[in-house]
Amino acid sequence: MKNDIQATAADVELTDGFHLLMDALEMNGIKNIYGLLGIPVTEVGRMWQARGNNFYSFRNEQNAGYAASVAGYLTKKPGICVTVSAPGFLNGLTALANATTNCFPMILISGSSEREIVDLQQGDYEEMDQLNIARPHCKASFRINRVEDIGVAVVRAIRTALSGRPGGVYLDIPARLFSTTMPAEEGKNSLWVPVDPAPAQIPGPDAVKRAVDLIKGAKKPLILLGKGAAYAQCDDDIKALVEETGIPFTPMSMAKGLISDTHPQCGAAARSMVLQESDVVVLIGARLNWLLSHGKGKTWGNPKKFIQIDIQANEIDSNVQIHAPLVGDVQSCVNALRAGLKGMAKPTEWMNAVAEKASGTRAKLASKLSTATPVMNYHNSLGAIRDVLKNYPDSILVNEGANALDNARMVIDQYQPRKRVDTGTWGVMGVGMGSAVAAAVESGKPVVAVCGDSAFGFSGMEYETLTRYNLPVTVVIMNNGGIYRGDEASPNHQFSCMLFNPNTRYDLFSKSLGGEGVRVTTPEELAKALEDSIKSGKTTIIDAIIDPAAGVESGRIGNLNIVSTIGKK
Ligand code: FYN
Ligand code: ADP
Ligand code: MG
Repeated sequence: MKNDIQATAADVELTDGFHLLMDALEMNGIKNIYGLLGIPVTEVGRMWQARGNNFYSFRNEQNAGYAASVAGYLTKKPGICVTVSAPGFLNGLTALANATTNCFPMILISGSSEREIVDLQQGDYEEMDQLNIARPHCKASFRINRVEDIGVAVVRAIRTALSGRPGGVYLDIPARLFSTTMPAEEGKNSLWVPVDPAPAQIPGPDAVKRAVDLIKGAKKPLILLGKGAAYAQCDDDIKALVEETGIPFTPMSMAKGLISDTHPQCGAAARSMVLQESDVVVLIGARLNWLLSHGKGKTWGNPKKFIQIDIQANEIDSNVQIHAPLVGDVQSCVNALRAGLKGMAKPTEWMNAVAEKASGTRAKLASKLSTATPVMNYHNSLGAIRDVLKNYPDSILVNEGANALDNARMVIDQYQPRKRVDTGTWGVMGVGMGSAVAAAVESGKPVVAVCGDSAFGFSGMEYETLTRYNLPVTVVIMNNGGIYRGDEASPNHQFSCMLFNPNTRYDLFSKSLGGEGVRVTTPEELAKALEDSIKSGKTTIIDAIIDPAAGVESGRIGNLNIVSTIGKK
């Protein structure tokens, strides 16, 4: 006869860290995890799949993290990335830091070494103080030390990732905790779903009036849409604000399509003009960072009055004076402005001038897009892609590179919100494959990734991740044989540091990894290959040969590449 305690213990149903973590994630609507398994988290993947959920296994944690962050951006639920300790955690941390910079909600969960060994630096397997290393690079960094705290830790991570300015959260789980048990009933009672984790933040009435008065007094107002506005998913309200006021708008790259690029009030093709000539600029979920020349200098021409809608209070005045801050969530702020601006006189003359400029530059560009050249350049190759994608407005465009990025941003119109995912605020290379996995998984729509050959190289092995899950992704590699260009002269002793092997066959690379592959040398071939690939739904690489002399150093941000003046005339 077992003694009473043994009998009681033996009769009580138990749970453990593995189960509590997965119960907590499932309870909070998580179905997809992106990661790379190994010690000590291998079982997380197997058990997660055994529950009928999806674990997308990558070849490097960095791209698993990029996928999780893009999942967060597209769904407004935190993207979940699971990695092993130390080196796996560090690879994932790059993506967590990028998510935080982009304001995308993501949670990185890494197994870690045991505290008693790490804290005495006694040399554990993959020993690293991950909690503290993560802290400066994300919104918050938590460690779970007791199995009964898994529930509160997951809720804290979710609320922190989603509330206010979205971002990345690190959740550190020491290995032994996964198999630590506790009574199942108590465990169940330790889990909950956070109520309203991303609450509306309403702007003050004085702030609204100040902004309304400024806009009403403007002669040449401009609305500038950022990816914060795209993330907010209040597309109709934003479109209504633009159309009710008649104010021209211009989108930052990932806000393209929030209102169609073909909308009559779109000033994207008159960017320099609208930035320089506007007198009042309404920033909606867009920071005045390097992408907007910090709000000063020749990009902005004459003095501006800035109105800024942002959920992060201390973003205001980050670079230049903001004359009418609207601190709150985009939807609440936009609707407060709409109410205040009802019946305002539309800036028709200004809008017509912008429309005239935009249609002129669009026409000028259109002629370049259809000009044949002996070897494809960025214009006629991207023109072919644009013409195909016009017929697939709900496909998602993933875009990375330098010239491949800048020219695609200009040439390929977006018609719907959140259909363009690119290098984001940091300008990160290598985000393409992870972004493509998440875009395909979370949207269920066709994905076209237009990548520079250098950018593709950062995460090329993840192409096998795409084929393994049979994702409907077409990767168009703009193969100009080098970084920026492919015609750099090599010094006598070594192949140029800016060139790639000219015999590289990305189409055969695709076939070797189970995908479809085709090499194209003309816009017509490119258009056909793209159409065929989208229709087939098969994972495909289109190896598009681009003139090695096409493109410029660093695309349109060449001014950021430093050159020595020593010995230069
Ligand atoms: C835009 N333009 C167009 C169109 N759309 N012309 C014709 N038709 C269409 N559809 C014009 C627009 O008016 C600009 O001309 C020009 O094309 C460029 O537009 P863009 O790209 O919106 O503006 P710009 O000046 O390049 O924007 C600056 C920037 C951008 C820093 C925001 O370059 C950017 O997002 N760069 C990201 C770089 C990056 O992250 N690279 C990754 C690392 S690369 P004008 O009005 O005449 O100016 C490592 O080396
Ligand atoms: P872009 O690069 O497209 O200009 P940024 O990433 O620079 O966009 O800016 C996004 C801004 O949007 C960030 O400052 C962030 O705080 C803000 N933001 C994100 N989500 C919301 C939201 N729901 N409401 C208000 N501001 C938001
Ligand atoms: Mg290249």
